Amino acid sequence: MTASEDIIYMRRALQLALCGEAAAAPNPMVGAVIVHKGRIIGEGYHRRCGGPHAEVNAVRSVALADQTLLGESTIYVTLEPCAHWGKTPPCADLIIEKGIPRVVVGCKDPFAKVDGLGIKKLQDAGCEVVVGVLEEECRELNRVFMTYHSKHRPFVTLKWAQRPDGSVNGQISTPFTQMLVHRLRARCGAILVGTGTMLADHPSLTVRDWSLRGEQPLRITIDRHNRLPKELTDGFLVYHTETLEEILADLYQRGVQHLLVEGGPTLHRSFMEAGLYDEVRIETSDKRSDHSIDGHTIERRRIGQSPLRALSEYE
Ligand code: AOF
Ligand code: ZN
Repeated sequence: MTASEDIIYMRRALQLALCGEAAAAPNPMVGAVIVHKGRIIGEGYHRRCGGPHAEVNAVRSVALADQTLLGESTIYVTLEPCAHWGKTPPCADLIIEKGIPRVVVGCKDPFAKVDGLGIKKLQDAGCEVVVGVLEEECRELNRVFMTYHSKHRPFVTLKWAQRPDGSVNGQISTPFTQMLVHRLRARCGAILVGTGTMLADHPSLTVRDWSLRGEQPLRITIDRHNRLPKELTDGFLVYHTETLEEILADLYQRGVQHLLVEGGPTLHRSFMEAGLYDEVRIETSDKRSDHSIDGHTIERRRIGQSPLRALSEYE
């Protein structure tokens, strides 16, 4: 098996992983492909949290006539096979039991119960394990899950709307960009706004213009000096603390993987100054075309180890 073949099959595994986008969370999206001498004999992905893992679905998909080939095959998995008993049995055990001799892994799983133990289990059983094929893409696919488990805090997205001159006051969103914001909200476990935004906008912070799979995101605000009247914070989690680290640590304990910070500028600035953010989304409006969607974009900027990137996003 050449390195370029490994890349081709890992790319296929990545495509499959993405099929789990709708229901895998809070689990990661994972894809698996089983290859025998240049022929794919099995494929699978993790469809939904609580259900079988990608490797299990891939093994189950192998035709009866091909099952004897497993002992001469390679399995490609976008994430390290798990080593623990969770809602399902360990995938590393399944691979060993089926006698698959070669395992190609996209990236390691930072989840504490796995974290290298899946790879070790496979190696101890005599499997050849290759780690890191298309690693960056595999990590990027589950960037929220990866950040939550490796940094022990939620993945933080800062989001605001502004005009081309940088001003942020008044109505900037259009029905179209509002829909994109609600889609973003639907994907986050919690939404945070500062005291000033609560007083000025009385935001409801609910998902209305996009369909919601589970519960509404947790609504959070910070009220350091007890300025918020009770009726405004009904249904909100209110923090009175000074430090963002404390808030993020608490949200980690609550299992919030993705925090959306909707503003205002003071709150965004404090996240930026503390370096506690992973992504910035800026909704920009070109007032010259105020009733069409032309000129409205939501930019996504990744801030991580890779260089800053900006791209318009409608996906
Ligand atoms: C894999 N293959 O397809 C996925 C993995 O509660 P469970 O049993 O579903 O386990 C969830 C954990 O398993 C999750 O946090 C992550 O570490 C790993 N996900 N592992 O081998 C998969 N989805
Ligand atoms: Zn597993």
